[in-house]
Formats: sequence, structure tokens, C-alpha cells
Amino acid sequence: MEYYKEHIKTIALIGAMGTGKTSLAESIAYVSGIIQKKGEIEKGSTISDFTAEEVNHHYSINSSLIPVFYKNDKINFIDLPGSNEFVTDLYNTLPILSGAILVIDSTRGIDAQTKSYYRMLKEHKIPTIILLSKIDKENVDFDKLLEDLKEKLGASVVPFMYPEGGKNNFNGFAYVLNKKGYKVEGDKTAEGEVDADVKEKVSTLYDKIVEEAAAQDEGLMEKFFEGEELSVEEIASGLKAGLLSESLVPVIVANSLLNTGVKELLDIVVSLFPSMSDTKPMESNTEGLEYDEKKPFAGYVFKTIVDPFIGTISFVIIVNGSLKVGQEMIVLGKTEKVNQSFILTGKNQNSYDIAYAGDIVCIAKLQSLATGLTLTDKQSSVEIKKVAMPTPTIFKAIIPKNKQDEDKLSGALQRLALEDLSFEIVRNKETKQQLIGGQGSVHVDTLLEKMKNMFKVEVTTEKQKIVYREAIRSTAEAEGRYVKQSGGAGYYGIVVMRFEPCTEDSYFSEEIFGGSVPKNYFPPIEKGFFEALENGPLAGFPVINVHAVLTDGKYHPVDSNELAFKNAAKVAFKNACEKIKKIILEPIMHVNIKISDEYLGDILGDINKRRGRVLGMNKVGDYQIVECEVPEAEIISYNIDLKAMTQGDGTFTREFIRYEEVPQNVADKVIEAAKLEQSQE
Ligand SMILES: Nc1nc2c(ncn2[C@@H]2O[C@H](COP(=O)(O)OP(=O)(O)OP(=O)(O)O)[C@@H](O)[C@H]2O)c(=O)[nH]1
Ligand SMILES: [Mg+2]
Repeated sequence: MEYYKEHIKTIALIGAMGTGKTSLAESIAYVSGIIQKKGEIEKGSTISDFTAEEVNHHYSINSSLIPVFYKNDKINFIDLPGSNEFVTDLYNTLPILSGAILVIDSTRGIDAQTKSYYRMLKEHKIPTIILLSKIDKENVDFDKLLEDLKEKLGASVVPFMYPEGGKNNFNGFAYVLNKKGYKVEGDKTAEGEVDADVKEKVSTLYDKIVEEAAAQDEGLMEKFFEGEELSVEEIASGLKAGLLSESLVPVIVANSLLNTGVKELLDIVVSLFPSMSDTKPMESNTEGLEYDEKKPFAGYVFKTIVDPFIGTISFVIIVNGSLKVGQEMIVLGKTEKVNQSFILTGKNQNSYDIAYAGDIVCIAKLQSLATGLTLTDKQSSVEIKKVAMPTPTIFKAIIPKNKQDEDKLSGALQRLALEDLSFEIVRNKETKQQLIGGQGSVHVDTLLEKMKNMFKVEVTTEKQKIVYREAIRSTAEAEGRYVKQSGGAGYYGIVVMRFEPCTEDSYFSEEIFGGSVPKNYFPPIEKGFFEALENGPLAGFPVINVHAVLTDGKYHPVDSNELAFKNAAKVAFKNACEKIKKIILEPIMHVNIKISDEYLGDILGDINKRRGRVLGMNKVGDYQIVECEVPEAEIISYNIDLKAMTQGDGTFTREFIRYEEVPQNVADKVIEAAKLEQSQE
């Protein structure tokens, strides 16, 4: 069967951790008939959570694509991980969605993470349905949840379902759209009458739906106010318009374990949710770009998975034209032939004949493909804008358990970077640490687990070392002697040098009169000075911002040489340091913290405790952006603390700006730690 954009939808299952997205995906797959037997989270047997790490932890780490064929539509469901540390798929998926199902755990209600996902959907203008999951559990107060949705999300929610059986004995639901009742019977539901105790409620809710539908269109509004009944088609068209303009958010309920409400969810998606013909493609260089199967081919890689056996698999959303096996396309200026292309459902491959604009297919084993690339036909010049990723908020140092694994490690990290654009690998020459930076501790640990499972490389981790500096705060002059004249070739170099603090990079100059030191020895003296700076007097950190002046010296016509003067300069610096005031400098980071209003007080107090300076606050939408400067040493594990303080909602960025003097009590500790480390080396 061929699907055009009018009958294709891309819908994310999105929501806080553990709210039941993967279970819902499983139920959707079962109800729509693409699987005959359901898997379970606890057994690691769902179609979505198939990687070794997901099976091990019982939560999602990557997104999974579950294409479902229902009635006349192809719905590409994308089951996203709930943790806000696994963001690579989330960021790359948001721009391709035609709709989203925001899954909220009925027993947990609207938490900070839920709010943050709802805001993201709003920002991207994505039509949304709210699904209250785990409706079968005890103590679920549907009316209260509705109130909270309005109040905490500010959403214009319209219930399409109403649970039956009361707070503790859920046994079915009333489907407001057709005013029928659906009682749970095993893993199915049986259609019947709405329970007597909720009949009136359902009738009121139905009237509200009609009113909301009418409000979307002037013609319908007039009819409604004149007391005329709206036809089923008119109501549907009003609701469709409301969903598309995001002025209406349907609320439904489900128990994914028994598939309750899931068929109705699919019905709503198919009949009321916008399709790819109502959806704008991602940002690009082409004005007015639309999904259009009649134009020459253009596609965008929004996700990559690396399989140690199959190689890379690229997920491509077709923006223009069509795609099939054997087709040629331009990738990074080169013509490439697509030899392997299929549709993935979880990890299962299925062949297809031809796919059109708006649809998603996978291409395997095309080495040059990577997430963020646009692929085109020769005649197309479309270029989709690559999605920006947040920068890492935590770094950990890694050391291979086996020394021989050094090469394997860098290869494995490169492969992981194909899948995940939200982490960074940094080699710090100074501390000699290999750092891996991610969106949180769990993210980094997961990457390491993946590396072990997929590439058999094991590492141990260490805390990131802070790169301190030393500087001088007073001026001193000292002599440096390097004289050895007993037997054999001699050494003779004597210098007098002044060292003074400066604000620019360290530099050397001379004030020699009368040739006490011949000019040809200036370069070795300068070299000796810079070498001396590499190893500071306090704790062995590099010294910065020093101006050295050569003022006097002595030479010997036979025994003087470059080495002698180089070493003499080193001795002069060492001697001067005995009298000079010395300090330790630490890296200061510019930090932007994004939080909900309610946490502002706590966050400001905490920044103060971390020796931070708040530069300003800025309200953007419902968020507060706190701009501050904080010593790097104080925010090494800020990610974990910020999450704890904000129920997992807060995010931040960090960037090095300059070095600053550390307070004496901190300096003492830094010096002590550095000396201890040196003694252990
Ligand atoms: N009783 C009940 N339990 C459910 C329901 N849906 C999911 N669960 C359970 O909730 C737990 C989490 O479910 P998942 O489907 O993994 O949740 P998720 O949203 O995919 O989780 P992440 O991917 O980690 O964000 C599992 O133990 C499920 O069995 C439901 O409708 N009713
Ligand atoms: Mg999941």
C-alpha cells in the first residue's frame, strides 16, 4: 500500500519518566495488529525498549519508531525516553512531528517534567492530546486531574473520555464523543451504555465538546447559537481545526496493560489529528517548503543507530519526492546509491516499495550519512537546518581498564557520537584526562555501559580535575646562577631578572646595558623563563600573567652556552618566587540556569553558597533564566543538585570565561591536594 502525506502522521509519545509511553506504544502496536503478542517492560520484551541497556534498566534510553497502519492511515509513532538526560532524539524529533500524545501518570499528576515537556510542545506548536495513563490504579481523582491540567499547564483541556467505577474501582470509561460506555473485559472492552452515575456528567462534557468545536468556525458558531444541532461531520471538522491551531487539547484515559482506551485513541488520531499535509517541515534554506511528493527528492536524517554487526542505520524523513531501494541521491556533494532501505518497527526490518514525502524510512550501510544531513536529488537544492544540541553539563574522566584498549576506546566513542549528538569528548592535555561530557550523570554512565555492551571496551571513571593556574601579585628581582666549571665542557650563565605581574599573556623583555649578557643568549633565557612558568611554585600549576625583565648578568667567553643561560633563568624565577606574593587562580564559568519561577529563591540561595555571583534574571515565558558566574570547582556536579532542587525540571549551560583568584581557605586545600597527587605520581 502507498501512503501520501494526507494519510501519514508522525506522532510522539512524550512525557515524564515512567509514565507509561513504552507500554502505550506496545498496546498501540497490539491493538492495530502489527504484533500478535504483547511484550512487557519488566521482561524487557517490548518492541520499543530493545537495546541491552534498556532491557537491563527497564526504561527507555533511545526513541523507537513504531509505524502503525490503522484504517487508511500510516501513523509513525515515536516513543521517546522520558528522562531529560537523553535529549538527542527528543531535540531531533520535535521538528518533524505532526502531533504528540503527552502521557501523564494519573497517580503522579502534573510534575515539573510534565510541565517542561508541555512547554516544549507549545514552543514547537505541536498539536497535542493529553493521555492520563495508569487510570486503572487506585486513588485516581479524574476531576482533580482536570483542574490541575487547566491550572498548572494553562491548557484548554477538553475531556473526550470519563472514567467509570469511581476513584478506586476503575472498570471502564464513557467515550464522550459517542456517549457510549466501554467496560473492561479481559484485555478488551465491551461497548454498552454509559454508567447511570456519570450519565449527566458525560452529557455536559458532550455539550462542551460541541461548543468547543463550534468555537473554531464562525459559521458553526452561528448555527450553534441559533440552537441548531451540529452534524457529526461539523463537530469533527471543528475539533480538527481546534487541534491544528492548538487551541484545544483533548484529554483521554488509558490502561495500556489491558489496552483500555487505546482503540479510541487510535480513532481520535486518525479522524481528528492533523496529518503531514497540515505540517510544516523543519527550518531550511527554502522559503515556503512543504512536504511535497511531486518535487525532486529531499530527505533529512533525524536519527542514527549504530549496530556493531549491521553498521549504521539512518532514519530519514522524506521532505520532497519519494524514495525506494536503488535510488541515487547526493550526500555531501557526492552521488550515492541506496542499496539497503527498509521500514523499522522497533528493531525489526520490513521492506517497502516506495515511500513519499511526509513518511519515514531507514537507510542502512551508507557510511557518509549522519544525523543532521540533508540528502537530495540532483535537481534539489533544499538544505534543512541542523538542530542545535545543548552543551554538556557534566564531565567525567575515563580511563580504559586495559591499557591496550586506548585505540578501541576512541573508535567506540566516535561510533557512539554518531548516535548521540548531545555528548562531547574532550582531551585535556594539562590534566592528561580524557573527558566525556553529557547531559547528566545517568547519561554519561549509560554511554559507558553502551560502550561496554557494544564495543567491549571497559573504562573506570574519575572526577574531572579542575585546571587551576598560578599568578604573582608583587614584583621581585633575583639572581639566577648556573655555573659548572670543574673538568670537561663547562657551563656558565648568570642572570638578574625582575618578575612583575601583568594583565596580558606572559612575556619577556630586557634592559641590558653594556652587553653584560650577549644578545644571542636572550632567546634561551626567554625559553627558560617560559619553561619555569609551566610548573608554578605553589602547587605546580602553570603560572600566567608574568612579565620577566632581564636586567643584568655575566658570561664567560668559553664556558657560557645556551643551556647554561636557559637554566639560569629558571633558577632566577625560582629565587624570585621565594620573595614574591603568589596566588592560585581558578576557572570561572558563565552559567545560565533555566528554571520555573517557583524555584527561583532556592536557586539564588544555592548559587550564593557556591561562591557564585548572580548577574541578572530574565523572565522568558513561564521560565526564569538566571545568569551568573560560578567557580567551575563548585558546579562539577551541579547537574545532579539542580535536578534535585527542581524536581528534575531545571537545566543549565556553562561556559569558561576567565580565571580568578581563589580565597585563601580554598587555595590551601587546592595546594594540599596537588601536593598529595604529586607525591603519589
Ligand atoms: N497499572 C498500570 N501500569 C502501567 C500502565 N502503563 C505502564 N505501566 C507500568 O509503568 C511502568 C513504566 O512503564 P513504561 O511504559 O516503561 O513507561 P515509559 O513512560 O516508557 O518510561 P520511560 O521510557 O523511562 O520514560 C511499567 O512498570 C509499566 O508496566 C498502565 O496503564 N497501568
Ligand atoms: Mg519508555
